[in-house]
Amino acid sequence: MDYNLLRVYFIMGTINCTKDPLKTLEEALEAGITCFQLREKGEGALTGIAYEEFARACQKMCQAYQVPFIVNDDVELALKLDADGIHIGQEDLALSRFRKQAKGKIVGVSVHNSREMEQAILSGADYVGIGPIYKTQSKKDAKPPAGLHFLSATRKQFENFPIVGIGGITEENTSDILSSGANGVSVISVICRSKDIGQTVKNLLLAKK
Ligand code: 3NM
Repeated sequence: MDYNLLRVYFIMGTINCTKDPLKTLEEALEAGITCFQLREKGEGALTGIAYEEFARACQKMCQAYQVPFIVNDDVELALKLDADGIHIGQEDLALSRFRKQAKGKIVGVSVHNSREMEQAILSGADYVGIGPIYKTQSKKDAKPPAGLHFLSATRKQFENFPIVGIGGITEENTSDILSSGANGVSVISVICRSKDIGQTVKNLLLAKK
């Protein structure tokens, strides 16, 4: 896959937002995010028709900006909407099923150790998310922060595999993530909670190795 798509990878669900979720997404797209993942999870998340309608609205907006629309952990919805891809955690493990059914789609997997990394590659992942690098408030069942070590070791072992860092990433620490070998940063709260989404996304995009 094109590494550039991972550069500023915005993840969002309605419960992450401090203002209107579609407005949040639109501002982020306008500012130049390179990929979007709908992650409608947690207490108070939309379900049923409301979830599907929200997903369709996000997808339409992403299409208008030609930014990939990825669905977190919901193969049914990803196939129904003909999303650009799916992101799967270790608990979800629907990778091989989606891989078979959706040729040409982007498939991402969260990995936390070298065994999971090797398995993700064997199963046909297009990219992996490595995290949480730092402490995060956005995922209740997140593992303890791993720091940069596993990320840099993975980059050494797999020189060319697309990798995105995740968990507690901010405008200030993005350079460290890139220097440790990630092709980009995956973020929720730094964008969802920003008072100036346009500036935040620009700072993430401008961060250098
Ligand atoms: N996955 P924030 S950490 C969705 O470690 C997610 O796999 C993680 O949110 C993992 O940018 C995380 O607000 C939350 O820290 C990232």
